[in-house]
Amino acid sequence: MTLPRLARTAAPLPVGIVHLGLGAFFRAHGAVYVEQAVAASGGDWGILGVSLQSPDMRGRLMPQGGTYLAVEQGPGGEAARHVQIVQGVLVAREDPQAVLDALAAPGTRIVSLTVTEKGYCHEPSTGRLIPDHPDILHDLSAPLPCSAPGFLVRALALRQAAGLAPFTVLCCDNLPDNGRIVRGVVLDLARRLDPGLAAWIEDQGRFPATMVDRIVPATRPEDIARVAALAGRHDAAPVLHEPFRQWVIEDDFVGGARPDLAAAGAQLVQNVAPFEHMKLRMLNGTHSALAYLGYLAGHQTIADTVADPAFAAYVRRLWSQEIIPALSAPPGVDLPAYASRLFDRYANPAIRHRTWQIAMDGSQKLPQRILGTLAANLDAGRPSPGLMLAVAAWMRYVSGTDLQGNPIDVRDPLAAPLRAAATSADPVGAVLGLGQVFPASLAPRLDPHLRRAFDRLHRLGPRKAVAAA
Ligand code: CS2
Repeated sequence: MTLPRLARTAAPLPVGIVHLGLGAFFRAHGAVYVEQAVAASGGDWGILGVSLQSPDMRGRLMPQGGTYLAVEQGPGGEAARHVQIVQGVLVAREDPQAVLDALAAPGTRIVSLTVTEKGYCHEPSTGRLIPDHPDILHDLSAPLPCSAPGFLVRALALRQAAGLAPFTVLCCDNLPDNGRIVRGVVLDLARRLDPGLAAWIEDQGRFPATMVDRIVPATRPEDIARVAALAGRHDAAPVLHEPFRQWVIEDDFVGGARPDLAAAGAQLVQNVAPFEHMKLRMLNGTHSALAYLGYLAGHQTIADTVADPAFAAYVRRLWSQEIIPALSAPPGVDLPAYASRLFDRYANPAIRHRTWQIAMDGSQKLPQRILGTLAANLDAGRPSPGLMLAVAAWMRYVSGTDLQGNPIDVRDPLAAPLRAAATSADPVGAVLGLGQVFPASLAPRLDPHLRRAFDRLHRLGPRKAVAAA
């Protein structure tokens, strides 16, 4: 039986937010908050989505009026919500001018981003713009940009020329102090194009930091079929997510203009840093550790990995002995309780979050997720055998073969140099020499510990090494 296509039932809303990077995460997280904020308090905060590269999302969403189902997957079953806040989708690669026009439109007051860590064209070890990144070289000479920082800068120039206020840049990626990083790359690029523009952005622009959290695994073709049966409508682009969600936002918007996100449950605070550190190190840090070690141990998903008792004990030790001792708790947060909630979220069997998916782009993720904790523990003289093992597992993973010699499909912007280093005669030394990932001051301090961990991983195999770490 052919089911009817999902269709818009709500009236369209004027666009107030342009979102760059219309992937599953934003559609299951930020978009739902904005829709609920508008439902509670009103405002012209429709979202125009932008896919930077591929027309795939537009092709799926626009025949259903930009709407889609967000399916909450709890241990007790699934529940679908029809999200209608996305008003349209542009594809930057096809029509960059249309994206600039949307960004420069007077109604656009916020530009939010989920372009993944690598989308900021910055060096993970320092947070600074990579001036010879191919996309940045392109954006410095061509009038129509292709990178996210390039779109922000060119659009801000148009707004300055038109006498408009800048938009607020709301970064929703898992970067440390993400507002400061995106502000840094935007100002750096702007200075290279027009110092007057840079001074204006520095003075009038706002780049609030945020901490975003919701586990959203990639949607598979079989999920599309299951959701259709659940909803009685065919949705070509459903998103699946866990029940939990959190959004902590620094309350610093141009002219104070923003949806009433507090009405939707977001926390508007003065200082996001402690929340962000907690989340990046406790959630994303252990996610990456479980992803590399779990993958090498043959586990498909995070839930499968923590169902293995050796890994369950390992992740609990990571929190209690290596990560929490190096953190300051955000106001009102009990870190051991946060850890135990995280364990329950990981164990949710309804969420099929693949270790392979989380293992992607490790060069962009490890600095803020794991290396900061390792540096703090080295300073304090506190051992970190579990996190050292996780980094050693990543070094093996990026070699392109597992411990049985099976090939691994490694996705990472630095895949080629990582593979060359990890398959050299001295893998640990060579990978540690990659300055984009490891700060020069940290690499020699990690060296002896990582060599021991790497050796143990290869001698004992992943499960026994995890049990011994
Ligand atoms: C994950 C994150 O894919 C990954 O690297 O660690 O996407 C994680 O699921 C989210 O940050 C949870 O909020």
